[in-house]
Amino acid sequence: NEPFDLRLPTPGCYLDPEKAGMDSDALFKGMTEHLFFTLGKLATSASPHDLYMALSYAVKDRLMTRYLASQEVIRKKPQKTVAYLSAEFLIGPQLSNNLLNLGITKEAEDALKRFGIESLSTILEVEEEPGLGNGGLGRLAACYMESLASLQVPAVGYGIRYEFGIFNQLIRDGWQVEVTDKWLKGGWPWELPQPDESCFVGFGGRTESYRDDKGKYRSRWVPSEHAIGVPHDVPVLGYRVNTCDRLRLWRADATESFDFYAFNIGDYYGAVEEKVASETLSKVLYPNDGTDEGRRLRLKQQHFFVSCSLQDMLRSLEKRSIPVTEFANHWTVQLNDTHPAIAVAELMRLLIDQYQIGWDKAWNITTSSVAYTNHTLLPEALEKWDLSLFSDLLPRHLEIIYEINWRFLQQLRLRYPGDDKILQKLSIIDEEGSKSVRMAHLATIGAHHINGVAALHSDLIKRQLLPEFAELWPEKFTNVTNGVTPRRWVALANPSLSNLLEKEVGPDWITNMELLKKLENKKDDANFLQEFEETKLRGKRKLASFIHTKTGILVDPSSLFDVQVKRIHQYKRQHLNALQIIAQYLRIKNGTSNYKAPRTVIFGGKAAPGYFMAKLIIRFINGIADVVNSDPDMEGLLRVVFLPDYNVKLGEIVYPATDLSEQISTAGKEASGTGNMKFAMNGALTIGTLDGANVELRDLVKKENFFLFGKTESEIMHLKNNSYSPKTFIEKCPELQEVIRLIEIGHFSNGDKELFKPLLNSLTGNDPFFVMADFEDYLNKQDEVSNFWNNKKAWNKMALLNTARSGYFSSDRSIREYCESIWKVSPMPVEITCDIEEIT
Ligand code: GLG
Repeated sequence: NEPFDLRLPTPGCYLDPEKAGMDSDALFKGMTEHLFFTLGKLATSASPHDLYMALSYAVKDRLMTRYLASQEVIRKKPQKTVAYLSAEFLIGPQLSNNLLNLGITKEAEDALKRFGIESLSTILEVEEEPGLGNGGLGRLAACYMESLASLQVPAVGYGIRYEFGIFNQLIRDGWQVEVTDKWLKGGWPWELPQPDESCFVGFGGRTESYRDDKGKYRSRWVPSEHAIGVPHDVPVLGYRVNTCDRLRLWRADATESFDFYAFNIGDYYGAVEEKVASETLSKVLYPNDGTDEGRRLRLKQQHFFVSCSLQDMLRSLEKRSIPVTEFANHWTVQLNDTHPAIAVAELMRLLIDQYQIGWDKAWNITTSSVAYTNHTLLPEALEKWDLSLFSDLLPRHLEIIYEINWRFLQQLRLRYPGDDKILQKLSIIDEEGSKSVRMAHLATIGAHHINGVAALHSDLIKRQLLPEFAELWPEKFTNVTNGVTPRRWVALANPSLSNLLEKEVGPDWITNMELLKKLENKKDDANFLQEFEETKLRGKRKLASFIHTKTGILVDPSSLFDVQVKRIHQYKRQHLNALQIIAQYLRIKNGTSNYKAPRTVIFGGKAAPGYFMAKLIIRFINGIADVVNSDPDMEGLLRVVFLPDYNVKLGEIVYPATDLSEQISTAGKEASGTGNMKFAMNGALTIGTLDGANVELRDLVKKENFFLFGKTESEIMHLKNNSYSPKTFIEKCPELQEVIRLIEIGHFSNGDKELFKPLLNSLTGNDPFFVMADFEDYLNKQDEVSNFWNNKKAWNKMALLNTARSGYFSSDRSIREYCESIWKVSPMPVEITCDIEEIT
């Protein structure tokens, strides 16, 4: 492994930070130059945004040595690389993270001081975050990229550079209002466009057969439309290592910017039509609401980024003179949910049509390189495409899918002779109603491994989602429990806790979270617990001031901060939480409360624009907040806050400030959850159901440090199969009846009795997410929480044990598991020579 030669022009080398441009003088100089030459500004008139841009460019410069060295290593010594295919990467702000991973935060602070900026945070606040994801799935992809680099594993994340990411959320009169996310408007300094490496992608048209040179009949695709994918690369640096991987996001461009023929005959608008259509491809991220609108564009987006990415991988082999038949030894392709599942057919097409490889060989290459992660059991998220739409857009892929399916069904016929039912059930083509292509089946058949994202979820995949597939190929099915990166979610988000951890267990916990177990020794140390509580208080003061600025609501940092932040969805049951608040409100009003634990209940999260019930839940929470926060009887006892526009940046403020984490989904519905992990690491206690990764969290922190309530997955199934009636639960619980009555009379809607009717009707009608069934247990558990809160020492001890025992949820652990059991890749350290004498 030859070291990368630093004699190339470069300002950055970690081995010798002072001499290699990592000191504050060099950063200052870099910033000044970027202000002047890149931004056309004088230091004297630079705005905070200018300084943010200048510092970011200077920091990006310092990533380049590692970035190029990491690519050189692969070029010189071919090694299997991970290709993580994901329609979403919710990477969050980049500056703070890169400073941390380079180890130059202090130097940047010093450089900023010379521009008169006293605190780095004023500059960090300016950064726009790219909202290229909806929620957990996209954020997971970002954590995984960071861990891959930190573990020195060669990897490329492939996705789409949406011009507009997830919408920004405003709250107007209690309702969610969506505003376009113009994250690129001020320029985004972290990307490197690489137009020379663009790819060509086809759509539509027809297939035709022809005879090749050997006289063999072959099929080929004659698309009717094309788009160009232009890669925009974002460097992903590992923590204090030289490995700097790459996130390659494709932007769609028109093939011909102009139809000159149409233009010449005077049709100016017609001339730009195709350009506009192709460029719409990467315009906007789809909010995950499962509505039918724009499905065609969504399928186009998927094929667009998948095709570009596979072409890019194949081309990289050619560039290194590696035969494409070696594909599976050089690339391991992970499908992040079914969104990129078209990869199975596209890789087959490229191998067969473009590289003239025979079917069996191509199938072998495909199935040895592709693996699939399932992220949800919810039927609306398991993608299916109408056959007519599919054959219209991707006729050649459909032919290939038919062939894959035919061969698969032949196998099934041998195994289950005469059993047509099972054939129908497992077929890639759903023959019921208007026929469709089931992407989860395509992914399952084409992948060598299928994994769920938490133990319970992986088990349910085998038992409920794909039982026949699991029986057919038990060896393919596995679990990798999700994780989150401790760099962003503890070190960056919670500096005061990080300092305490470093003081106690040393600095290595950042890359070895298991070291936090040592904190268990401190669980009865009153002084230490006091210090631990102090870090929490600091976080709460920061959040309190944020809440005040954003909403005008004053909250008391010494009250119990009870937080539920995540996408708004019925299965996540924000309305269960809301109903519980009303019960507490009633108790205080009626003087029956033993409420000695003042609480601030905080919500945050976006609802999909087309999801009426979720939007009504937001309105409901805000209705309750209005009543509670303006009632003098609630003063000092209860506050309710809905934080608008929850995103990664806001998450960094919320997690360190939370005492109680709400993880209250209907058992069996939340595949894993990752917020639950971020909260626990930051010393919050969880109130939760036995769902997703909560199950493992509770096992790890031990049951006495977790507030468990609610029906289990099998109890829920039992209710469901025995004509569940929410009425029976309502009848048994007078408090719940009171709560419902208060909503009915319009107490939280200014007397409007209609507003929340759809919500009430759903809860008292068929209650699809078993809110009524779990209400009483939840309310009782909340009482227990309040009692514990009053014993601060016991609370702090439990909180500390949550931090100490949640090291398992580091994404480093998850990535190690993927590397060992699915991808079969090993780390590849990147060496950089740093003979400064020689350079100067
Ligand atoms: C999904 C699930 C979450 C899961 C996440 C990452 O709903 O439970 O934690 O993926 O695996 N669509 C999602 O966000």
